[in-house]
Amino acid sequence: MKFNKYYLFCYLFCLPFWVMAEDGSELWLRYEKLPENVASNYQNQIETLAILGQSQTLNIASDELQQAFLGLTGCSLKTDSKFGERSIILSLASNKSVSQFFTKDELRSVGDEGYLLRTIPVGKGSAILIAANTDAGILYGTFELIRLLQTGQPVYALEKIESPKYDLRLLNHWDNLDGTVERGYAGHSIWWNYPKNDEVVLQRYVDYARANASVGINGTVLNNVNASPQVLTDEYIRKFAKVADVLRPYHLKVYMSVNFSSPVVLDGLATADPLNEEVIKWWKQKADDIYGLIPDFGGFLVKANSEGQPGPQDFGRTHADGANMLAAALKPHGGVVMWRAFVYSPSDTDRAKQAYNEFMPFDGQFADNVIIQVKNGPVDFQPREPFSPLFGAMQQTPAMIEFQLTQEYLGFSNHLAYLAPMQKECFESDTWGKGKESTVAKTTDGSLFASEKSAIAAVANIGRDTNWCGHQFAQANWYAYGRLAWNHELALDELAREWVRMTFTLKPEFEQSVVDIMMRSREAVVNYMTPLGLHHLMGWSHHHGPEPWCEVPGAREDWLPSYFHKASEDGIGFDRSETGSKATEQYFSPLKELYNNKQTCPDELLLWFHHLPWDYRMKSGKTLWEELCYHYYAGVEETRLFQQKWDALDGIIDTERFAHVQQKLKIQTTEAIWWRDACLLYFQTFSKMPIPLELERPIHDLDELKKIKFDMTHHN
Ligand code: BDP
Repeated sequence: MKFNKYYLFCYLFCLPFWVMAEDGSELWLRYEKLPENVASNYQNQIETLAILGQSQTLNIASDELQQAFLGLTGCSLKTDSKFGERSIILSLASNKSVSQFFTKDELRSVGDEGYLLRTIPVGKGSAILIAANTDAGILYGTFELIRLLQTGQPVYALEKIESPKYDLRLLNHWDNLDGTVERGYAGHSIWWNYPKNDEVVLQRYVDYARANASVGINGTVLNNVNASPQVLTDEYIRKFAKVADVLRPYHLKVYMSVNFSSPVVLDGLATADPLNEEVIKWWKQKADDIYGLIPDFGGFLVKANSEGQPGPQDFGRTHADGANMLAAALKPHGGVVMWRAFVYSPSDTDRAKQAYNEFMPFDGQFADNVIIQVKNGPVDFQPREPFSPLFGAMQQTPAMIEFQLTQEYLGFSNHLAYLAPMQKECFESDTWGKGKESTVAKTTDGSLFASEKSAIAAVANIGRDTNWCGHQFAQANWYAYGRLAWNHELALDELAREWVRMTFTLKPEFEQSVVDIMMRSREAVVNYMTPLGLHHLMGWSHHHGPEPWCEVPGAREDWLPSYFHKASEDGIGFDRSETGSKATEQYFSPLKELYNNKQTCPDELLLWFHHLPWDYRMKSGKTLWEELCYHYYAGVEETRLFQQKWDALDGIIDTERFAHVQQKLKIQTTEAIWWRDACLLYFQTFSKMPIPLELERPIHDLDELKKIKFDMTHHN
């Protein structure tokens, strides 16, 4: 490059702006300077950082705190190995110089990963103590303190005793070894086939680990549940080990999805039968090999006998036979098997019943290091489903919830959909498994049914995109999931508020509007896609746009093309009540009766459980058809409101992220209208009823809509 005046100008004047460009890559760990009064308040209270102990994790905690304090207040913390007034103290609880500040009971209550965050008297003043039984606890406590500083909270009288609700808090990456991501909408995989140089990749992994540690996620599955057997070759085990080395100091373990036929595919064994001696030996050896390189390896995630994946049933064996064989291989090393209950064949009479039917007979027959991983709903990550009836019913085998963060059925990374309300809805659903108050949360977090380890997982929405998740607001789903996995009782709007403050700004006018958008967003999606309990109205292969007319491959012939919504001239909805598929029987009383009866079934699940005539009188007094129209129109109105609210915030935050979100909201409204028109115009061919006069007319034509061919190439 020739060095001329032009480049000198760029260097001197433009570089600072390039450096400051907000591209979303820093997630919620931005540490931007706080308003002067808040910053000076913190400076008056905090001066030094005392680190009592030494470890890589403690260094990470201390570096992060220093970086945060400097960014937020403009002032650096002095470090010391002793503490005094105005110190932040990071200490293992075993250190004698802090032991007077808490009781043995308190220590016991925080366990292996929790922490005490407490203002303690020192000299004539005070200090902030973060103490824990482990380095991991200190790291989590440090991030909690950073969060308080970032969100402008008072820190002069701190008193928090925290421990996580779930033991294992995982992300599942559906990443293929060729670098593509199944149902990924934020670019290719950060784990596989990443051509950037080692330093860039390493930094990405460090930032990934920091982000996860900051919200309490402690495990990650690096490859797709539709697993390639290749992950178990020496080459890939070494690759897993390399990643594990980077993530370890952040208290983040790696896990692997495995393919049940691996012994056959990789080493030519005659069978993968889980009761065959050679097969058992093969898996034991594999487990030993893995633990030889990754001593803290978390375990296996398995999708078996589902959507064409191999499994024990191929050999006349059961899920329990398969899971227990793998569990025995991992047991000596302390690993777990997460065996998925997502089993599905569209030829079944009612797909919603299948997981329960296949798994309940084996409740109590699984080894103690097996956890059954159950999707939140009985079918498949729809914008709204009832909770899976396996929760509360499986009482002798630990069940864990699997959520989906990647928005496979909620508009990909084009739609703003804050998913924490959907997760909360699931956590708080009462299963009645042990009488009233047997919520899904309690049946999975170990408080109602004893389990060696409780666990929770979510399918990640992370890729190589600079902003990690494709949509700036999709980051909130990663954030909130981690926080809820730590404590499912956290309030949703609080979570949204803290994320907004950390990610954007502390300005109240921004926060209010944006939290409001977030809190309404999931319901908006439900309304313009699948209101009143409808589901699977999307195009079958890509899962993006509306195609209620599309045929489900392999479905029973008499149901084509309306396998799920069953729209016809006599009405709409899937009868899962006692007059239909009897899926309601899989729920405990009084829920079973509540769902069975169309009068008591909640409106939001009505068409999940009932097939009703178009002129059915709803609780609102409207006919079912009118109600459906209102929901679709309300959904679109919400997206327009989101646009207006966002536009009104122009100038408050950086132009880059403002414009990014503005553009996405525009797409969301366009696509919401597409959904509304496609679904209503199609259903109208059966209902033969008019769209109520006061609603605007559809702007599309059904034949035109049917011709839209969705192009997936823009989305991965
Ligand atoms: C479905 C996805 C499919 C996944 C499957 C699963 O469309 O790509 O493989 O779930 O969870 O929703 O295994």
